Amino acid sequence: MRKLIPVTIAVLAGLSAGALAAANQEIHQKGRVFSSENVTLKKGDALTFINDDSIPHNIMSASKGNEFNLGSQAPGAATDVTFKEAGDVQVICAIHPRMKMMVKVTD
Ligand SMILES: [Cu+2]
Repeated sequence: MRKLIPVTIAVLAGLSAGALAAANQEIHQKGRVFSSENVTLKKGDALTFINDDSIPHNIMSASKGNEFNLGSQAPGAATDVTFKEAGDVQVICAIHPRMKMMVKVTD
């Protein structure tokens, strides 16, 4: 039993460090537009996409190395996307063709 205490402290310290590191930039979708058209982040970082509309969106990218497709994202939902490769990533909504943004991923 006594050995559990240091382990518990280590786990709690790890969690708080993780929570600090997880302060992702947020992209909101409201009025069928993205809240930012251009975002820069580092390889391995994540963006949090939040749907503030009352309709679903379908965020996706076909940019090489960073392809993803969130499918139908319900109103109120928040989804993290991690960008794995450096480069320019065109992000679109598959439902609303005018919704576009660019994510610049640096090394
Ligand atoms: Cu949309």
